[in-house]
Amino acid sequence: MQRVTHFIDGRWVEEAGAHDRPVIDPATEETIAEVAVGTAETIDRAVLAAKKAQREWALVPAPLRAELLYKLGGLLKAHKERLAQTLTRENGKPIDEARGEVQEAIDMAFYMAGEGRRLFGQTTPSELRDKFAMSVRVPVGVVGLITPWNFPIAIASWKAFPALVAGNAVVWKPASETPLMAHLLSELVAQAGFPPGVFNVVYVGGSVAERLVEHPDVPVISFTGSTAVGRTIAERGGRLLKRVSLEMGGKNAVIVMDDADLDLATEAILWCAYGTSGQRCTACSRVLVHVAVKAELERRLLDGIRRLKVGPGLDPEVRVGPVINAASLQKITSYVEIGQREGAKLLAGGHVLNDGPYAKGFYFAPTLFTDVKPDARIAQEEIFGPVLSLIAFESLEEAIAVNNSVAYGLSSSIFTRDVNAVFRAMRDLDTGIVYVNAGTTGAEIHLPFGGSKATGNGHRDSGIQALDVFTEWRSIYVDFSGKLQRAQIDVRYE
Ligand code: UN1
Repeated sequence: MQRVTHFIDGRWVEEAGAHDRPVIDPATEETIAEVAVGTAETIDRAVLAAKKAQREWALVPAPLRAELLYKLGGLLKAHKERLAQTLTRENGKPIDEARGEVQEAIDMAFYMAGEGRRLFGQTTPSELRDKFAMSVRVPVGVVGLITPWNFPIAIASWKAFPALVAGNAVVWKPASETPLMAHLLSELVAQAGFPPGVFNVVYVGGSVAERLVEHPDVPVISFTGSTAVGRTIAERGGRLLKRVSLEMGGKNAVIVMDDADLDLATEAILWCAYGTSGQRCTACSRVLVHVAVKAELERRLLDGIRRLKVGPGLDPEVRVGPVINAASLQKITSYVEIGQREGAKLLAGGHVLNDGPYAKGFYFAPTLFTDVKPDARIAQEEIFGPVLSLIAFESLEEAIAVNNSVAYGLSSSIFTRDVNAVFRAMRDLDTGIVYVNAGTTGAEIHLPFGGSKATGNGHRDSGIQALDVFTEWRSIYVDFSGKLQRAQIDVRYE
């Protein structure tokens, strides 16, 4: 059986006294690999290696650092199918979604490689004669990355690739459920020729990861995961004056107006609510529907749900794979019970699938509630499973207010043919991502990714904005007058 070990200083290393943890295929419950779980010492070792390597890495011209990212992008492309197969086995998502996720990492590699010849700063006039002013980006040093299991390679790429091109070294703690993708990425990083120590992977549990958050040599932490964990990281990091970039929960809604193309809206909702079994931060878990089309949309959604094939992600016909583990099944089940107690009407699903082909694996039936009150818990809290709540509204203003009534602010969407409604929605929906006539998922890597309110803390993954997380601005003034010139005082306007 494959055994995954930490990648530190360019080598795969063991840690004395470490125990192993099984990697489980959520479609079959089989153990597909073992991973050596590290300790606080493992983190210290990785940070030390990163710190040493970073000094030299920062001096490598950015276009040459980028050359290695181009190489890595090429390797990811060459190994796309192998990566996707492993991703489906380890995470459960349907194989075409897995290919899409690997593509997201490929895109990010090439996009950030391009930054090697940009990394733009500013030049700007000085207020004094014979003086030059500019600002440049400088790397922060060693960055700590903590990433989730639902997009094990895409989210890692959003964080690691901008960090690397900007001249930082990385210590990455991937989710415990998905070490195989981290291992494959470490192999390709090594093959691409990145110097030892600039990219390190440590397999540790959540509590040990605190060491990374608190390590004095790690000034930046970038985290994607639950709001509860993110809040703790922000508190701990904040006390140490670290920069902590957080991407957390969502409770995203699709708004369906009475003039919407219902065929399109139905197809998009089925995809963004039940694709990835609802396990995306961007997944749609609320549909806000105009009363005039509510009955018709319910009918179409039910019809669509009946045709969604649930099963192992390696079956190309499958649209809804397993959820990640048994604890997740329990959480989803408890939310269905909460929904029923709250008086919502269950139209489809609502239960674990465990008979016949589902005897093994963590499968949950695609679930649809209707007549859900906007303030019900199932309409407010993140479930992270294939559970969708329909809420009726009578006007665009009401729909926007309901959309904005949740704690989170990641993604939202509106289906309408009315251009005025579109522009109102673009202005008034309070999420970091807004879609028009498309579902709530499908962010592209060259735009900033993140959200407002409890979804984040003002930083963004992806896009050019990711560089702001991993660089410090340095303002530089060069006075070539040969004399003392005092800013604000020796300025002559005459
Ligand atoms: C996530 O769920 O955390 O926009 C990431 C999307 C994907 C990324 C999702 N490109 O749905």
